[in-house]
Amino acid sequence: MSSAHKNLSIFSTDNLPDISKRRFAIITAEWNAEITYALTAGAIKTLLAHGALSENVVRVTVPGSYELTFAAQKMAQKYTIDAVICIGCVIQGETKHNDYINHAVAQGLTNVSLKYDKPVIFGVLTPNTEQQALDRAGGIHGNKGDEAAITAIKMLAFQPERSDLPF
Ligand code: DLZ
Repeated sequence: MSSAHKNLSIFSTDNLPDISKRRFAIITAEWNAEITYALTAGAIKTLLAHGALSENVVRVTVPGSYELTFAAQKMAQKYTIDAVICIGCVIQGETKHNDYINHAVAQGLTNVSLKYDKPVIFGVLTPNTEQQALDRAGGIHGNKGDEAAITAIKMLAFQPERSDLPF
């Protein structure tokens, strides 16, 4: 999905499915809110631009990225939710706190996705600096929230029995 220009928001949107009846949950961590709210705005805009109805996009917050897993589980277990998009930003600090959070969330979200058999998208930035985060939240590297939304849409269309490579 990323291009040679490192604009992470350039991706193929050919053959996306009809999502007008799909329901999404977006969970946003409040830590580094300037970043995570920009990512969330990008994700919502992209879902709506591709046919999702605003009332079908549930939006909730959690205090920090570490809490994304618990909230994702609560959302994924609801039969009314088709896909969960988790948004966070864990900036490297002076301690290894970021390592523990990042690994726990990545593993936790994977577990939730597999347990509930639904797309659970890891829209968590793990930058070394705040500038790297800004670059990916509507800056020179696009908006990773857009990419998270497109990933959710594409995964809703995933069909194990369909061959979709052009070669
Ligand atoms: C504690 C903490 C730290 C140091 N850094 C971040 C961060 O950069 N991004 C983030 O989303 N959350 C951070 N947190 C908070 C944890 O995710 C979590 O909310 C607390 O450890 C409480 O469980």
